[in-house]
Amino acid sequence: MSRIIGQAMPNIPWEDKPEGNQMPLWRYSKNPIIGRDGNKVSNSVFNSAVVPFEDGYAGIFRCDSKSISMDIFVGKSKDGYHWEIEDEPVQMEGADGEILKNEYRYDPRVCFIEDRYYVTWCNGYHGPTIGVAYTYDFKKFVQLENAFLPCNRNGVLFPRKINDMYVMLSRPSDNGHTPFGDIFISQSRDMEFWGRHRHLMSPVPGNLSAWQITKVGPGPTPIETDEGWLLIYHGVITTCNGFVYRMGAALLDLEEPWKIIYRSKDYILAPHEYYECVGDVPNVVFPCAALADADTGRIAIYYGCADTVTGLAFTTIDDILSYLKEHHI
Ligand code: BMA
Repeated sequence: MSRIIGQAMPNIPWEDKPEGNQMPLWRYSKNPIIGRDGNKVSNSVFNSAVVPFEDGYAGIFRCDSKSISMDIFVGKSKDGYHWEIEDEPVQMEGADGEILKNEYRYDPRVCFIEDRYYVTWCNGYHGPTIGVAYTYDFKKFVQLENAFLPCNRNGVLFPRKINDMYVMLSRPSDNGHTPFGDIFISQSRDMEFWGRHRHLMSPVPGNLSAWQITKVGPGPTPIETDEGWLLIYHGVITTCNGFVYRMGAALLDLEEPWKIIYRSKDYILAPHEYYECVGDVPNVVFPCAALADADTGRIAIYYGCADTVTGLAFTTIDDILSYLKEHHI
C-alpha cells in the first residue's frame, strides 16, 4: 500500500471505479462538470486549478471569452463539482507596474505552500512566461516577478520547499504552438530569483511511447507520497490532424525530484469521450489540478477537455502507482 503525505480531505469528489475498468483513471459519470458557459463572458472553461479552501473549494479558472481572449477568474465551490465562477477576471496588485501589465493569462495552477496559495500561470510578457502571485483569501492577489524569461509555459510549484528551496517545474517553449518541449525543474530561495535548473524529462523518440513523442509538460501540483512525488503530466504526438494531448504519470525522487523513479510508457488517460474529442481544439485532455485525500488515498483530477469544457477523473494512489510500475519506460 502506498501512502499520500498531506492533508485529509473527507469531502473530496469521488466515484468508485466502474466494474471491469482496466485503466488507472476513470471519469466522473456526469462529465463535463463545467460547460462552455461557466461565467457570463466565457466561450470555454478549461485547464483550470482547484484547491481545498475554507469549508469547500476555491479555484482559478481559465475562461476564454467570446472575443477569444484568454484570462483567469476566481471560482468557488462547496462540493468540488458545482462551481460559481466570477464574471470579472482576477485583479492583481504588486510592487512593480511593469509586471502587472496584462497581455494575456492562461493555464493556471494553484499550490498551497506554508501559509498561502500561490497561483502560477502562463503570462504574456513579450511572449509567454510564468506569472506568479499569492493570495490568502482568493480576493486580494499579490503578483510577484515573472519566474523566467519568455518563452515558457506550464509553471507548476511543488507544495513544499525541498532542501530549503521552493521548486518549480516548467516547460520552455516558443511563441507559437511549440512542436517540441522538455520539462525542467528550477529552484528559488525567495520565489523571485530562480536558478539551479535541472532537466527532468524529454519527449520519447521512436516507437516506444509515441503518444509523448512531440512534447511533454507538467500538469497538477505534484502529490507527495512515501515512495516519491507523483507527477501527472501531458504528452503530445503530432498527427495528420494536428496535436493529440494525453496524460501520463511519473514518480520522482523526494529529495532530488529531477531524478525519475518511474515514467509512464502507456498513457493513463486519452481523449476518447465525445467532449474530449470534439470542441474548439479536438483531442485534448490537459490536467491542471488534483485533489488528494491522505486518509483514503483517493485522488480527483481536474482536466481541460478539447480546450472547451472541464472534466473530472478519479484514481487512487494504489491504482495509479501500480499501473505506473507495470507500464513504465
Ligand atoms: C497548449 C496550451 C494549452 C492547450 C493546448 C491544446 O499549447 O495552449 O492551453 O490546452 O495547447 O490546444
